Amino acid sequence: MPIYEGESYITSTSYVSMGGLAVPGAVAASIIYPDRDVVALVGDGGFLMSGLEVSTAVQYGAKPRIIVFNDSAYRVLGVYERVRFGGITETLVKLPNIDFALLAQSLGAEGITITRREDLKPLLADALNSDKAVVVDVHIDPPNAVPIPYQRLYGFKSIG
Ligand SMILES: Cc1ncc(C[n+]2csc(CCOP(=O)(O)OP(=O)(O)O)c2C)c(N)n1
Repeated sequence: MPIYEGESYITSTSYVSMGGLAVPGAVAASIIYPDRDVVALVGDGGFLMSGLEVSTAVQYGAKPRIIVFNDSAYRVLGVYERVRFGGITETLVKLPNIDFALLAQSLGAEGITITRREDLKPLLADALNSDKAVVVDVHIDPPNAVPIPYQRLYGFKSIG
């Protein structure tokens, strides 16, 4: 992913801990820098670890944009399983189907759902233009798609 400006991108390196940075980091950044566009990119598994912190942004009138990559799975764990053991046990990586837009609304934030590729750009523009905290629930199609860094690393695009 190209990054065009210094001090504009933060990620969890080394241990790649889920839940600690994307949502809480975006909530904190949007409170501290109300005039900057703050966007978080997070898997649905990561969101489930700390996504309720969106309510803190609502409480402080902050406007983080949280983009959830929703494949109803801990998909990367399936990638590891396939690499190590040659197959994937779907029940081990499966997450519930959760309506993150509805969840966001229940916290006082805006919720947007994207299920079609052609809606991606216009609805992300809506999210950027929103005047409140917003969670964009982006449904991954196909749901067994391998995240791009892992495609590059292991040479396969889907599992299942
Ligand atoms: C705190 C923490 N627990 C467990 C892991 C191990 N882990 C690495 S990737 C992953 C699944 C991530 O799921 P999701 O956020 O839905 O993204 P996806 O793999 O589907 O793209 C897990 C559990 C981790 N990195 N951090």
